[in-house]
Amino acid sequence: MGDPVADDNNDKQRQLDRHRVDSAGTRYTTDQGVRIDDTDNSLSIGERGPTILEDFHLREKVMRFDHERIPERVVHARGSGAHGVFQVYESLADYTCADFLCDPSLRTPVFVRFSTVAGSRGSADTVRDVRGFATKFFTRQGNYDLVGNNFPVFFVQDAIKFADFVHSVKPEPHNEIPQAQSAHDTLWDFVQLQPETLHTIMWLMSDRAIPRSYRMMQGFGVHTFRLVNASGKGTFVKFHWRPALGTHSLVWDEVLRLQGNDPDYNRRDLWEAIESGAFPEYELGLQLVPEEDEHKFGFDLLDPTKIIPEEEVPLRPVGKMTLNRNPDNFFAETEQIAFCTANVVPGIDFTNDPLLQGRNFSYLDTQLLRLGGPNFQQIPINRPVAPVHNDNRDGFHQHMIHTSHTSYSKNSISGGCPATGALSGDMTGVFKHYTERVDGEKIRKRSPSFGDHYSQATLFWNSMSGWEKQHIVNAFLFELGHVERRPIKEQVVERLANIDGELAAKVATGLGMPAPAATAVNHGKSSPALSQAGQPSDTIATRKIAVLAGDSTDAGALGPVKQALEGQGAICDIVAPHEGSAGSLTVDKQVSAASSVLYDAVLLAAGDELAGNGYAVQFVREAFRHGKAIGALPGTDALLQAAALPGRQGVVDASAGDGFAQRFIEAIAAHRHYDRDVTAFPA
Ligand code: HDE
Repeated sequence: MGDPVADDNNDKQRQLDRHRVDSAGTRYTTDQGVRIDDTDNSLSIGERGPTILEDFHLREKVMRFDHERIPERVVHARGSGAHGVFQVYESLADYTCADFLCDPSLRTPVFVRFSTVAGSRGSADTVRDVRGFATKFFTRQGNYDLVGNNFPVFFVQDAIKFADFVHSVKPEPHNEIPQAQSAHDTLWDFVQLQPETLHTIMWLMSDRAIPRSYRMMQGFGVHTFRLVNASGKGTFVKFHWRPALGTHSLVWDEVLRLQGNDPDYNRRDLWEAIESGAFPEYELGLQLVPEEDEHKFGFDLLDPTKIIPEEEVPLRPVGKMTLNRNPDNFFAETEQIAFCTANVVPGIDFTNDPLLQGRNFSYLDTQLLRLGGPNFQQIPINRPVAPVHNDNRDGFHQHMIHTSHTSYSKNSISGGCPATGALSGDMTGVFKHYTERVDGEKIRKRSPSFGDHYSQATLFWNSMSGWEKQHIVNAFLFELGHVERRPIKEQVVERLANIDGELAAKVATGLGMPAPAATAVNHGKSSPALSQAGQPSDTIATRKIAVLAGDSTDAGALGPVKQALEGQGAICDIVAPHEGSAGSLTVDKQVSAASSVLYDAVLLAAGDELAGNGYAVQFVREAFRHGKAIGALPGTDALLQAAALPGRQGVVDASAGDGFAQRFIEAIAAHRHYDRDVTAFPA
């Protein structure tokens, strides 16, 4: 892959350049272009007299302000976006005729929007929720949207249940409480009555639902799609995104504190990484299943509550996406981008997954309300780089001035243009729907092949490491602890008994109820790829490290360690009792205004001086509780003692031997030290 910065100059960016407006050196005007001398005072009769109606500038300014808001997305309202490029490693022409997947020399512009699902536009980033991972590829053959999530499965199997599910997780209708939370009665009532939710609920209770960063989470297309090659042959496909920085999560207690410390935590993280040139990268991986193998799995490929275990169908890495440019304007780009699962290009097609079929309708429909009419595709961020010609006309906010004297097909007056493939005889790049024989009776019925709701929930549970299982149990206890109606909790526990007896018993104990008498037999199978414990943890690039320093800090001892950390791409902040300087160091943050939850690791660089500082002591204790690596430079014992940590796992002591910087780097790369027993250690 070439220099991602150079890719900033691509077809999509050049197209957007025509719409970018820079006010530098300009003069203030009305929307009509009339220059204005004063925008601070209304036009009035006398200095203390009434404001008059002819003040067109006041009228326009107030009107524009009154109409600034558009409806937020009904789900995924809170999001962050970025531009980038995608490049395939080698041609996939055996499977698809999509040219962006067949030509390794092509750098396809993309725009990605990450999001939470349940919260409003202004809600906190770090909530327990699914994360959206939606990618628009501006290909030469038209826009392709891969509108995915960071979980590979979904809560319901049929689009007709989507509104019910979303209503249950959103704030309750009578009092609009709680915001961006699943921990309330209606969601859990829905869950206990709709067991198809349970596999995805297991993901939601796991640490996958609290990612450390949008740059450190996987993405999934969820549904089984179809690739179609030039000869019309189809292959089933599942899409995966894998982040180059590994898949890492926060811990629950940290999440709660982050919501107050920095509600924009994930948004800021993405923005700052791109601004600093640390461009997030994701590898696209495909699971390919020949059509003949459709029925060889123990589940239905059309069921979106199922994964294909990677051990059964390995992931084939096929390309890389790099996010290399922040939007210039949040509203114009991130808010107005309109994704739609039906936006496919030749070579990519749907399956009969009933959730996908419903989505294909919903995404187009929702934009009409949100973006105010049928011309939302003409908003600059949504425009394809491929030429657009058809007979669609008029509507609110039409931007094009069609000069043709006809707007119908076929026509003879305009020479038959714009001409379809069939009319022109030119079939280059024409979208051809996959030919599939379908016959059957019109029925309103779920396929029996969608009937197993538990096996893969059990597979997920079995695949978790010890600490992951504990986090899942804790999450159930937190969530159900917020449910007011006891019968709902009891029913959820009954459902869990169908997943695993130990899980159900642990949750039951926490809720003060007897373990369910009848529990299903665990099939014992696991899929190691599902565990985050097994994910690569080999880099500290972009990790944030707080250096707890003071006037007594030995800059000579700190220097090489800081250099080693920064050499590996980490970001070090000097955190000290006051702003200005700490000895010879420049302070980045004053300790009372900083918080350990904003950092991935802590380096202790002062001792006695900080041992009596409650903020510094709290900083170290909290970092320990959250599993973070703690490095202790010589002379910092007093601070460590004051923190009274209940163990030393992941605490790297410089006086314990050589190679301190390297040992500390390895401890940070491990991400979190979950082996610490912090149950009896409130920070
Ligand atoms: Fe969505 N979803 N969804 N969804 N979804 C929307 O479209 C919908 C589903 C996903 O950053 C809406 O433009 C239905 C699965 C993402 O702009 C809406 C069903 C997956 C985003 C909608 C689903 C997703 C959305 C709201 C069940 C993962 C944010 C605003 C049939 C594969 C896109 C909008 C962005 C957004 C409908 C289920 C992912 C209402 C009906 C499964 C990432 O159209």
